[in-house]
Amino acid sequence: MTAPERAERARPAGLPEPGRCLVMGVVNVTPDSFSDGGAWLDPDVAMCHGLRLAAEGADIVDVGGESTRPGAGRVDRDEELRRVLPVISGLAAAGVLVSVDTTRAGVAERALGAGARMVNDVSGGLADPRMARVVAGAGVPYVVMHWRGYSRDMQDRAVYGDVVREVGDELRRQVDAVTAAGVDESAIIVDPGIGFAKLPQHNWALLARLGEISRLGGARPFPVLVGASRKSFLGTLLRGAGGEPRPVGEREGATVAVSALAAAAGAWCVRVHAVAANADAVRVAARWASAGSGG
Ligand code: PMM
Repeated sequence: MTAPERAERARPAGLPEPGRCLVMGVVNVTPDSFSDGGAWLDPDVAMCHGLRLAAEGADIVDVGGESTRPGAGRVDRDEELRRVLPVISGLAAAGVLVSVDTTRAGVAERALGAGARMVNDVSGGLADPRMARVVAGAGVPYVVMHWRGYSRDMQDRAVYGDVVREVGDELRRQVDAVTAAGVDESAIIVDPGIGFAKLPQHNWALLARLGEISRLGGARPFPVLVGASRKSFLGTLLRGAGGEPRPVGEREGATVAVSALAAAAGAWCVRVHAVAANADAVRVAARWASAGSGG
């Protein structure tokens, strides 16, 4: 994405505009997420973790109660609510800008009632036909992620000819559907869904061509969110001599590199587990870009 394209990009209302890529810190209130499963299941511990992420520089803290790791099953709605609501209300009361990571309209609705100010829907409106109406009614920013189905068997659907074109076309249809249901286009953030029905080569192609994802074939670029933190394609890239993938806990350097490169390529936000180093990375990218334009 070029600098003029970045400038004409839509800016979702109600979110900070610090003149750099935003940082979204992740709090998974789940027993089974691939990256941090079980670490933040207790609401008080989860809330402390969210406060720490905000103190380390997270502009947004994303709270989710359902794991989306490849192969994961569903949690029921009541359990999802039980996990996320106390954490969201605690963080919101402390002044943290909270997004709720859910595919369920009912959970989004209750989370917004508890103080969340943004909805992050990894199904991009496809899982729950009521989601777009809930988001439209609340008038909050909405992350629409590329999605080909639930986690249990999503990797079976990682079949593409031209991944960037197909993800772009499918995401365009998702965006058109949620705007037809009433969501204001200026509230939409798009996300290529790194790791969701994608093989490593698909993830790399999408990261390398974020500008095309941002445009979605239209005139006005959408803000793009990139969620690559600690994901398995990084473990695959950094395989050891015996071919074993780099363990999840040792993918932080690669995550920070992706954040810097995504920010330099015009990403609007990176979604990460360890905030401090990624917050530094996006500041480096912003300073680099401003020096390049004479600043
Ligand atoms: N990835 C995960 C969960 N939520 N939301 C968005 N918008 N984009 C992502 O790439 C994304 C997401 C899975 O990662 P996690 O289990 O570490 O949270």
